[in-house]
Amino acid sequence: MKERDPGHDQARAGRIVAAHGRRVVVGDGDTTHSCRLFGRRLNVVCGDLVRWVPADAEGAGGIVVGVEPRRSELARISQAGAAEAIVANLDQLVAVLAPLPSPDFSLCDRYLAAAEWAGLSAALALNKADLPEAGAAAIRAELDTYREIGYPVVLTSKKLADGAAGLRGLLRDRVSVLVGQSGVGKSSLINLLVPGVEAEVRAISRATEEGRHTTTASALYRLPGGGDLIDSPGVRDFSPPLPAPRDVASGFRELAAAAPDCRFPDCRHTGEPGCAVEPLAASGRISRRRLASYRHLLKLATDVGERLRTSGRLRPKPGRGSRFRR
Ligand SMILES: Nc1nc2c(ncn2[C@@H]2O[C@H](COP(=O)(O)OP(=O)(O)OP(=O)(O)O)[C@@H](O)[C@H]2O)c(=O)[nH]1
Ligand SMILES: [Mg+2]
Ligand SMILES: [Zn+2]
Repeated sequence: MKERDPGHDQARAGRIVAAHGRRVVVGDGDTTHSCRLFGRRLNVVCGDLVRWVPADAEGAGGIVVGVEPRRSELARISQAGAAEAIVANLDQLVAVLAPLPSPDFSLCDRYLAAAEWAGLSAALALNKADLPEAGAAAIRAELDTYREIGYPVVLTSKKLADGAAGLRGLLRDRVSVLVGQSGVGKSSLINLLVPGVEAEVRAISRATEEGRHTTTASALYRLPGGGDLIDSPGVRDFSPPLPAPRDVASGFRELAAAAPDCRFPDCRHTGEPGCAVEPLAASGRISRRRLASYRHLLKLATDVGERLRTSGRLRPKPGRGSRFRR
């Protein structure tokens, strides 16, 4: 049955600060409103700019009636194999790692590549810097690799005095999302950076997850110094929507920087004659591990390309906002 139109004329502008399926929380200035989505066709994620209509004169609750075009988005491939947005209208992705759970750097590479393809800034935070394992040579060496490529890397901890100082500077006046494995401390960082928010985090948890503390839905918080920070549920794995094979290297800054020196302009850096990447990897100036991450995504993109050519499905176009072309 078609739902009666709630009256788009009185619609106000707002922003999705949390979404649990068809139930969402809309932020409007300093207030938030628990809303549902009008009809079945609307789909929103955290960060979406929307139009909503208050349900009654007191403004308690309401209905979201429309969503504005996104200026950017972070998306993933769902279990069903479709590209789906995770968060919208963001500037920056912060990959959060920790010594425990043991860091998955290839996961980190996939997040960073997704950020590059979506036109987002990206940075890394090694959280739980208070733990002795945070000083392990293997972890420090990987972090140095990311620094050399040009990603800001900060150390954070809720157990050290002002343990979020480095991160705070990176987040100022931008919309950022914290991503990473479950248990690295994303929500703890939110609590550290957004004073008085602890209760709010628990309130969202109670409604959705029956006593578990792990985050189950993204939520957006305003930072006191300016800017917004989005907490996202931890993952075991993350597959970004892939661009065409020739564009995969643009997700890896060091490969994109080397590519102009390759003999062939369409070099895929997989052992072609005159490839500039191979000698850099041999001398250690390009990380073999990062190169393996690239080649893995290149293979997936090539396989997906094959399947799409036969089925005529959608493919993401690289660049800001990763729109889709048919
Ligand atoms: N030692 C130490 N433990 C921390 C730190 N930050 C978080 N933890 C602990 O790590 C565990 C997980 O923290 P969360 O903030 O829930 O992690 P999360 O990344 O939000 O996890 P998900 O919501 O499942 O993705 C908790 O037991 C925290 O107390 C830290 O800086 N140092
Ligand atoms: Mg969490
Ligand atoms: Zn090459």
